Amino acid sequence: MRLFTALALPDEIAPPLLLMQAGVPGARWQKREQLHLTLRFIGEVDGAQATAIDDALATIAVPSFTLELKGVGSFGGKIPRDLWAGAAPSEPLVHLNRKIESALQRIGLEPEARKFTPHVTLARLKNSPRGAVMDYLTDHALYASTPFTVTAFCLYSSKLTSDGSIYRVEKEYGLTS
Ligand code: 3AM
Repeated sequence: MRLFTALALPDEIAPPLLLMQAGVPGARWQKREQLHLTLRFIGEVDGAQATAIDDALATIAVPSFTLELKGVGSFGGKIPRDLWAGAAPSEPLVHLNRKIESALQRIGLEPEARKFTPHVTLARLKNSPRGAVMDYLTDHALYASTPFTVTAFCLYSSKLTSDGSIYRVEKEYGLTS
């Protein structure tokens, strides 16, 4: 199975994001149940590895913290691949991500080479005109969520289908209070 760790979004955070999902041709907007903030992508693993990963993640003890989503962005430069909402700079979020990274490295996973850029993907793009993407980023530049408390992180599975990815929360790990 294909796994990744992420934060699920609380119910009050989703509606404003869903209202922002319009105005870009070629955008495949993510549905409510697909919205998450990826912490650490893991990739394809077998059952024994999944168990080891679950055990390793369960040892993580970090305090819960407050997070705010802020601003919008797109990866891919000249050929934009996606649209996302960003996160306001958060030391506790980076700390949680580091803890996950070291727990996974301890059980033998290769280090994550990509820089951690916390974001909530709003749309995947296909042949979207760059101008429309630029306009979108300008129009939503001032987006900010209400602050919310992160009380857990999750291990998700991802199934790739022709209709997009199906993400499922396999496990939830509570943060300390
Ligand atoms: O939806 P977001 O952007 O949070 O882009 C993939 C998605 O992130 C990312 O993992 C999340 C769940 O699929 N992803 C896919 N392949 C990846 C890889 N090889 C990856 N992230 C890092 N390395």
